[in-house]
Amino acid sequence: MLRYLTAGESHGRALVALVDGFPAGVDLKVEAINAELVRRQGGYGRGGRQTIETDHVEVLSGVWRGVTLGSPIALLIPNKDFKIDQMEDLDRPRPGHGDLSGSIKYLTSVRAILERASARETTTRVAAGALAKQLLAPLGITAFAYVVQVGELPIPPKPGEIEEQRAWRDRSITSTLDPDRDPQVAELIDRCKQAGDTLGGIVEIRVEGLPYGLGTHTQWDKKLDGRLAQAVMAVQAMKGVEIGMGFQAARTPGSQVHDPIQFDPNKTHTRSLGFTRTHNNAGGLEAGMTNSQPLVLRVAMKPISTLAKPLESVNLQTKQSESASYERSDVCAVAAASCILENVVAFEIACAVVEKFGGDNLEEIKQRLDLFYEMARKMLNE
Ligand code: EPS
Repeated sequence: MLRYLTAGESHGRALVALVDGFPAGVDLKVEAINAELVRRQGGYGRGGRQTIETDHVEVLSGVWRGVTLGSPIALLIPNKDFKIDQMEDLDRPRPGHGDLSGSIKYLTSVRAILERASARETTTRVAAGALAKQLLAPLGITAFAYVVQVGELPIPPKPGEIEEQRAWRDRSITSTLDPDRDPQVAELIDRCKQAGDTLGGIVEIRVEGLPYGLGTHTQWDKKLDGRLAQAVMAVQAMKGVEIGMGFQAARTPGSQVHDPIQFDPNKTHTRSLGFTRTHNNAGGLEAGMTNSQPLVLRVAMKPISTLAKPLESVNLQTKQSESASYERSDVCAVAAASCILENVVAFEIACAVVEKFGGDNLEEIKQRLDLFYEMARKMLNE
């Protein structure tokens, strides 16, 4: 079983991910993890913290001569802004944050809660996901995410080959697939900043190259749609998730929702085994299993809760009505969210791969994947 836990506070010494059950035999590219950490720091509308940090990972265990051992991999990301013991408490909880509920639940200060609740923790999820991508890449599986909406402004993905789309996304200041619209997005974020406000958005995540049968229909907690929903909804500030056609499917008759199955004998060599679909409204998942079509998820991010023009709150000492506390924050972090969600989804897919194909060594996984397809072709008399 592949899994990970994280530790660390926003202004503590460091953040840590402990990845357990990662297969042996993967050539670890530390620079690829660092590239993802840099991408997470970017995007138009981010706050002052990103000018302090140069996030990078230190691999503490589980690797020998650049290759994974199968033993636990500890990933450490140092905080340059390590000052937790000097930081003041907050006495006016910020609406939307865990400040009030957390301090009551743990019978403690607001600071004790916000340090761990902070989205800085997502550095560790990106590091773990970037590691997982190094297991998926040799299997031909790619996760890719981009922003499709900022506030009320939709930026539909421009169609193209994945490499072309990746180049557009990496050129865009908010990780959309239409960098020509950057000025419009920047203006929207600038206006929001001037108003002391914040903006959320929607991220689309696509995974390509999937085989049949990741996840299963047999038990509720093993269904891949449910597991992906948990993984993405557990990212700070995420408030909604759709798979494939998502909420629109509820408003559309079944005849226009489900994806008719066709057979193309020229495609039997592909991961589809020749079974093609006229569209992919299921978003690559049927009955909690991958169906070899691309996985498509959309996730809604709420606007960051810390507002420069704060909302009404209550002073915890006096119980008088006062404006919420303000701490340095972002105006719009939806570009960062696209990086985080891409990596979180990659990790969950890697878990499902390890479950389906065994997890001790990459070569073994590759051979079992090939064997599975050989057996499926035999069953189908191909
Ligand atoms: C973040 C670091 C944090 C925040 C932000 C994300 O650093 P600091 O609090 O020192 O500015 O900028 O976190 C939040 C918006 C939040 O709500 O927690 C990061 O590295 O992503």
